[in-house]
Amino acid sequence: LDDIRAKSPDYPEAFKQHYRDQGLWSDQTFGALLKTQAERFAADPALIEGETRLSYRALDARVDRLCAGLQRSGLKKGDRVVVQLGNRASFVVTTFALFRLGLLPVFALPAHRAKEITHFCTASNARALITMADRVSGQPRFDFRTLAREVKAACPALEQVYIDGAPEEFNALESLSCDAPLIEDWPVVGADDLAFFQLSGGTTGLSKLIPRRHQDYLYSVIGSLAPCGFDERTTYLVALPGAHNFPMSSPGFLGVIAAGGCMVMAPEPSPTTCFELIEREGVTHTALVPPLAMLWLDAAPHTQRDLSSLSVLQVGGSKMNSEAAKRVGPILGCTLQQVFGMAEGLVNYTRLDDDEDVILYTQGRPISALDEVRIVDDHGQPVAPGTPGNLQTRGPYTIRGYFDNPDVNAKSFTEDGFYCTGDVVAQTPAGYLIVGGREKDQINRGGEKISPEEVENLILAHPDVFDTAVVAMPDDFLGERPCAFVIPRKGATAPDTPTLVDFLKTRGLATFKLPDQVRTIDAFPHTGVGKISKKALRQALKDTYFSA
Ligand code: J2J
Repeated sequence: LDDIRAKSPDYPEAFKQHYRDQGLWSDQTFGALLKTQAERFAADPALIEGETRLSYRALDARVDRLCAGLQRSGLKKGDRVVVQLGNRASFVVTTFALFRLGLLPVFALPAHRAKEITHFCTASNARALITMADRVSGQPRFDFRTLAREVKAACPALEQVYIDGAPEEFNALESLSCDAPLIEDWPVVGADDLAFFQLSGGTTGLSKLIPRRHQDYLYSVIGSLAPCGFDERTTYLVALPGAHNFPMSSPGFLGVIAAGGCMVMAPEPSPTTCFELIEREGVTHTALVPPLAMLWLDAAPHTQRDLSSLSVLQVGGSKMNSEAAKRVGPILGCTLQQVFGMAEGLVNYTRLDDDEDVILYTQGRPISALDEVRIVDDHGQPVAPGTPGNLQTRGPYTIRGYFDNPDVNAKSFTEDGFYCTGDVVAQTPAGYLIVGGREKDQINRGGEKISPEEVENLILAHPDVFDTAVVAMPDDFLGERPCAFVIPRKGATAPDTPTLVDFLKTRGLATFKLPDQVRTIDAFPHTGVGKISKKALRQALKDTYFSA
């Protein structure tokens, strides 16, 4: 455990003291928070999934039953547990049980496949994997036990696998819960302890692990409540995958618990499923990525469902087009909130009572007055006010480094502890940020982040490929999609799109990372220093896009 802490860069002592003195950080932990709320909101609804309705007390009791089982499983405080579950009660119960015992979840998405899950298990040296039999909803169905088999074979340290649903040769998550009393002399979990690992979108190949502690993450959740209008009357629809930082903490389902509200689990985010849940449960808040918001906007005028309870629609993860933003109020009859956040920390919100121009054209301002924002040019010098530049940030819930990755940390963090976000932004005089683009090599596919380098490395393994570059091509719906430029080997023909996609699928890559298009090219354009010019490739795609 000491080793895990040592590999998770921490805030300098003076900053910790400052955040505590300013009343931002407290001694509270997530496990204790749920206990307090269970006493306070006892019989009030906390979680709804289909026909299952859990009060605060019932949710807390389920968490304790799972804790009792986990305590007897041989896992110890500080052990890493990779969690890949759908939007179900079991996900929330598992999350809080692990938090309560100081077991450290590594939050994977349902979209991740064998390659990614193996990487999370290896990088975190996980002892357990908690996953599901298949998805309750969503097409196509996928058997996660097959994935678990592959991962287990590749990760010798992975001793235990639990399945939500029919376990086959593994253990059933459901039967892990037990009525035995909690073991009293379990090590205490403190606010300064690590709580879990989030995943970075990834720019340099594989996703990096983001260590989060109770005190900083809890502050980001609690500090989000007022800007987002969360209170005990809030009914929040978990429409995006709950393991993502946005629906988890901005304020997300953790914010629901902190506010004493109720969460409704959506098995998938389609308008059909979600509109029905909004009507049935009187949903007041939800969070979407821009392409989903556009689907909802197109479907809403034709629905028979009553959406009038919805008061706030949060949109973030990628930039929302201002034309779509303008339609939210008139069509859905609710307030739009733009959210520009990152699993590494900094989260910006437009405020619910901001002027329309601010809500439509900016991506919000930071949660906290103690969030420090620096906008610099390529030489690290501050740009003139209002000019776009590279966003660097430091603050009470922005990490000081990735887990166990000194090389990347040296590049992604400045000497004085600012995180280099890779985003290009301009700041308005009132402190609002407008996202203008990206300096990092990443593709944002409607909120899903793709590291071109990770995909390129897999494409290079194809026998007919000599070299490749994966770049973003513009797309009306998703904003960006990945396109792979491929130079074939001498005498070979480059694989076409279906061939290459099939090849990548057999490597166990998440579907959202698969290139939508493969283009053959003879040679790459180069920059002055001889590197492949992705800028020129992107421009070529833009030119064909706008001339089409
Ligand atoms: C443009 N780009 C955006 C926005 C994120 C709340 C909301 C989102 C995330 C998230 C999150 C954007 N406009 N409104 O963690 O708590 C891009 C930026 C950013 C990266 C972070 C949250 N909102 N982005 O998206 O870790 O490039 O977090 O650096 O997945 O998404 O991605 P991620």
